[in-house]
Amino acid sequence: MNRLSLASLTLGLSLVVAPVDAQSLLYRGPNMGGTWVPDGGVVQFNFLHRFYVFPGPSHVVDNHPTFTLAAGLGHEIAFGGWFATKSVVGTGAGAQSSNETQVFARWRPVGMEGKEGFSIALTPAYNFLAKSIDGELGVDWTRGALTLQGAARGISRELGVPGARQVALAGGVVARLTRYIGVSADLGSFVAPVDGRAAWSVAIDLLIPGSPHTFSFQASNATSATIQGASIGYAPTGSTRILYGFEFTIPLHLKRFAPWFHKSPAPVTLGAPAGAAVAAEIRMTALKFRADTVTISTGQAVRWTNADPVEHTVTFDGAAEPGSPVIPPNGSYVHRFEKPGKYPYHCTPHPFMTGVVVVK
Ligand SMILES: [Cu+2]
Repeated sequence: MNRLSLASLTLGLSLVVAPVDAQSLLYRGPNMGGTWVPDGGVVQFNFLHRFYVFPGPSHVVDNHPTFTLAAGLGHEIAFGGWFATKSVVGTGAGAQSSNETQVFARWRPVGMEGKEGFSIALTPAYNFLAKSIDGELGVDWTRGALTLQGAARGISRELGVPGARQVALAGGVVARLTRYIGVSADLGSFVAPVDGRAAWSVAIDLLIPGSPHTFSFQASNATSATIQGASIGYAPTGSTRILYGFEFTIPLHLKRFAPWFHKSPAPVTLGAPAGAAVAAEIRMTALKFRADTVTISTGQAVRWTNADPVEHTVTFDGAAEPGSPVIPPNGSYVHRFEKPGKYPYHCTPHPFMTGVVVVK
């Protein structure tokens, strides 16, 4: 494992991480499998919901959800599955069900989500409803605000057309307008032979600030996000249906749940210079320093106590003072200030956690 992936793994195990450490809709079109792989110890849960509203007078809403669950094993490998409860498969001849389940493995030998340049992922899969061995080769190319995506898909038995082998191609583009907002579009189709309508989608993609979650509003004509579902538009004879919907991405960092299985760790005291008079107490809870600014006198000390289930640091901006080591859950850190001044600081794993010590 190289240094970069080790660093991203370490970050990935903390509660909240930089957006690119989580599967992000700002790097993937709605119908593109993409090249994302969850970090080791992270379970990715994505909820895609699309619906079609029949014309009046009934305005019946036809719902098409797809759930994605995938676990990162480290070494750029993941296992996962898609479950679509109302797939277009169900409309095919002889279909017994519309519940489409596909299990997949993914290996990303090249690149990383959000990294400049090429990322490549191989996704072998099995579709239980179509009884089909499917596979996808996905390639992403990222430069600045732009990601271009391509996918080649192989299918041993086409949905609803048992026995028919298929090849599908898909391409997509994502443009990130800001760090938090992107737009994306993609197009995919069976090509050998051409069967059904091409699947298309467009979306507005949002990163929810201060969280690892992304959300998209989308329009598409595809009903599921499986390899086959993303390759064919849902179009009963004589209709051109547009489905609207959203996707929400949720990385579950397993370390977050450690408190369920362990007693509270023993308190640890770090720093603690001899004879320091602690003039201010700052608790770290819910990823916040619970006092934004504290004022003390020269020679006095501040004590930070970590009441969160994850590690934090007290790191002074511009290294104005030596910062703390990693403060474990239930740990505390004492630092004495010898010079007057204003000392802004943050937490290294969670840079959005900030505070200021004013020394008079
Ligand atoms: Cu922190």
